[in-house]
Amino acid sequence: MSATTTTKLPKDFIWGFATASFQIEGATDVDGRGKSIWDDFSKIPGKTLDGRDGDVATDSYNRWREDLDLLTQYGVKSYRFSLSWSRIIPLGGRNDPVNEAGIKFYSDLIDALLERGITPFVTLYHWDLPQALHDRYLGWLNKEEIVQDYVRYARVCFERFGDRVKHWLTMNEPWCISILGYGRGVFAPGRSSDRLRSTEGDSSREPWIAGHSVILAHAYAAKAYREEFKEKQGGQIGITLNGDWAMPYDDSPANIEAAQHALDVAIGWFADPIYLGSYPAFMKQMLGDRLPEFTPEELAVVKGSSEFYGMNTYTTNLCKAGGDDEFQGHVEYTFTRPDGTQLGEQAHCAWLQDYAPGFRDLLNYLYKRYRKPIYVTENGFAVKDENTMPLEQALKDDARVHYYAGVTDALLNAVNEDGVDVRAYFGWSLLDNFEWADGYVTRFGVTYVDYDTQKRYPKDSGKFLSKWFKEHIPESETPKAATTNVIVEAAKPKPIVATSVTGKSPVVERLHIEQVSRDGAPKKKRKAPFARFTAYVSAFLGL
Ligand code: PNW
Repeated sequence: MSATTTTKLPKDFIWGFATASFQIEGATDVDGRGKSIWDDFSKIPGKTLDGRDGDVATDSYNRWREDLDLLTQYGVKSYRFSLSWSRIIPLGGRNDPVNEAGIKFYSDLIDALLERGITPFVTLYHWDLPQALHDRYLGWLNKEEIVQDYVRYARVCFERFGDRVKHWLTMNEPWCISILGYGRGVFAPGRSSDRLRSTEGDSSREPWIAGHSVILAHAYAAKAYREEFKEKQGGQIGITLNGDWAMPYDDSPANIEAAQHALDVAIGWFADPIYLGSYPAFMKQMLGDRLPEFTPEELAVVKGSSEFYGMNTYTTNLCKAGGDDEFQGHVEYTFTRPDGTQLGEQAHCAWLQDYAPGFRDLLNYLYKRYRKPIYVTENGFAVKDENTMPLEQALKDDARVHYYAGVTDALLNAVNEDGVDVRAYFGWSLLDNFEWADGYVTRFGVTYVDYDTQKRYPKDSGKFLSKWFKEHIPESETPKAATTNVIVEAAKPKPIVATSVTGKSPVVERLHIEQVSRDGAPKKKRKAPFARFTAYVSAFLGL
């Protein structure tokens, strides 16, 4: 194999940008849409940092054609977006009517994407539960009701869009749904034991119940798809999980164990039952009878219910054993190394620093443990203070370019050096948008949105990714629409300097072994030292 091919991604590699309905659509009370749990929650004083809500967001319900123009300019192959359940079924339930105007909105969007040669990658649930289902029976806390209602909603989507949509994600980030919505109470519906935050909720029990329902709803919807639709529609279905890399703070056995516990709760809680067939032993030990159990029939539906691993990741946490936070597995997170240095550049939000080696380690860990093709469905960075910068300065988003330069390099190495089967990469996000409890203060977009005018301006990071993927996916597969109008003038990344690590993470070994080709047959290890050298030089020069 020649050097040029090994430094590239497979020709059918999918790349693009991601968004979510409530974060971009606005237009919350038009065309028959029912309320979601975020509608009123975001209006309660104190729930969002800037006190702003999702009523307008990036106005994408009205400006979606302009958004698709942007996607075309960036030359993406795919667009990941989510459907608003309460636009499609305003009251949400299995006996409630379907709203044809909601169906038409998404149907037109899907058609327009396909006309442009862009593959729709559709999330069914990105946190905007119909408010009526929360009012009726407390949403995810009521397994019997929510699973049936969600499966009916999913079925409507498969029936109405499945002729054109071939990539389905059932749920976005169950950990966030459960912990942030029912434990910490910072996301809708905002339930928590903290009575200063919420009058209702039990943070010791509800998150684990909600998570259990999310797993089952995902699994029964995937079963319906595979039994009733997959054969004639020919698509794929899976779940997408959040999870950041966990690195031991130092070499002490307690901290090495802590890093695994952090992964068990952040990722294994969902991935272990879905891919391996049981909750992690550590979670059973930590929670005892507060962790719900699957019946044997349920488990048979859950195990093997996701056809790929959907990975959302943003950062790496240094892990120290201790503390009483069950949501992190009794582990304390820090970005400060024992020598006092920072792991990487700090983002606008406290929980995120730029550390690309962790991205490669996480890919290796997930592939080794779960043995599924990986779709990176979200990854991105929020530049510190971007919200207060003048436009010209915000567009020169060097810190975000550095983040994406590091991550794309790590991606290439994971694929070509380590043999991890990664099939897709989506940057978060196409646009600055409603960043949940952060309101509009934290900007994750590769495109700047001026919220006064709703004008969109590509940032350097968007141009960087556009150029990088154009160069790293063999030409023949680039869709026509994407080749004609690509933004070519890309920003040059700063050189990627390897940050010193406090010792190799013991919970991951890079694969370097047992490489398996896409059809499952063992293949020879691809190793091209020259390719690695040229890739490094290219990255260094920003080519
Ligand atoms: C993800 N954390 O959320 C979501 O899927 C997106 O909707 C969101 O805009 C994006 O990441 C950026 O935040 C997360 O606290 C929210 O670790 C919070 C965390 C992680 C992911």
